[in-house]
Amino acid sequence: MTKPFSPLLPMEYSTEVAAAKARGAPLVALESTIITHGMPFPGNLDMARSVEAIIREEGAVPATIAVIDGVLHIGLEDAQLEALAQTEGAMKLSRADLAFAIAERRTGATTVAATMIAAARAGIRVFATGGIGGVHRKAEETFDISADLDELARTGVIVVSAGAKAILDIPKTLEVLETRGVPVVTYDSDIFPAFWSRDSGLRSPLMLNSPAAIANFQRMRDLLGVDGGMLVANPVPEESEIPRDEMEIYIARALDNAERDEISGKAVTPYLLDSIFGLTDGRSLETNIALVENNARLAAEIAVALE
Ligand code: PSU
Ligand code: MN
Repeated sequence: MTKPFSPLLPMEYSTEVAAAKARGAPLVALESTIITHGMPFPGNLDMARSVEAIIREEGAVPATIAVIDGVLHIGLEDAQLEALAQTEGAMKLSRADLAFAIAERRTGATTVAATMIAAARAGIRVFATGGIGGVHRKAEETFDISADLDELARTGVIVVSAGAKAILDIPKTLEVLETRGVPVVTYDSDIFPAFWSRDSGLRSPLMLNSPAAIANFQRMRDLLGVDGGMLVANPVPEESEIPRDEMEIYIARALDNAERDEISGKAVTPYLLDSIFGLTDGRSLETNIALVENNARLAAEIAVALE
């Protein structure tokens, strides 16, 4: 007998996720880059806990995903969540380096792309985040296009987001999604949202009004044998939105700062988010938290409807 070359993947379920899997309960994956690179402590920890609570309230089970000392965790115990929220220097992991962090026993947070890979591996079909990465403004010069878009094209997970972050080039982001065959469904609106704002100025390719309809659409994709993911865009609640015209002023300044500071690669998105938090005196952070909570609720409803 030859021994298998590779040992088993170091992957661990939290107690709650393991129990949910055993009884076949609906699960919702959550990313961790938003915790380590997307928001400052302690607001990031409060946000992470509150989105988990919202998912439970809706009758599903949250699975926050991260790599801790080389182990891919599907669901974090509260103490792990608390520690991760304060970890300085955690890696920001995508498709390119998720396995690297595991192999090298590092600690890292998963972006949308890496969370999709881990969720699919763990049999989780629905995932809630804030906003996906996309085609950056001036991508024709920088070639900066998030690996999130490619992942949506290839990995069969429903990603619930508040649209694409307005720091991006949203028309180009939608073009790439269309080219790659990713359905973009806006929830209860025919206008594609822009993260902090409900209106990106663009029509949504598709629109559905209920979690049941979204689940049914996914069932038809499965029956047709169409693989890959789906993007569900969920507009930020009206009372928490920052209008587009106002956001544009902050975004322009944040982009100028990034150019001045010669920010590139993985650092771009965290830099811009942080810069905008400063420019809005924390108001954009409140909006960011509200939209993630809103997405967690819808994701849980979809996961329940898929059962
Ligand atoms: N949504 C948020 N905050 C974030 C992100 C999303 O509300 O910080 C993260 C996600 O992890 C997403 C990443 O995958 O930003 C995109 O990074 P990039 O543009 O480098 O691909
Ligand atoms: Mn990038």
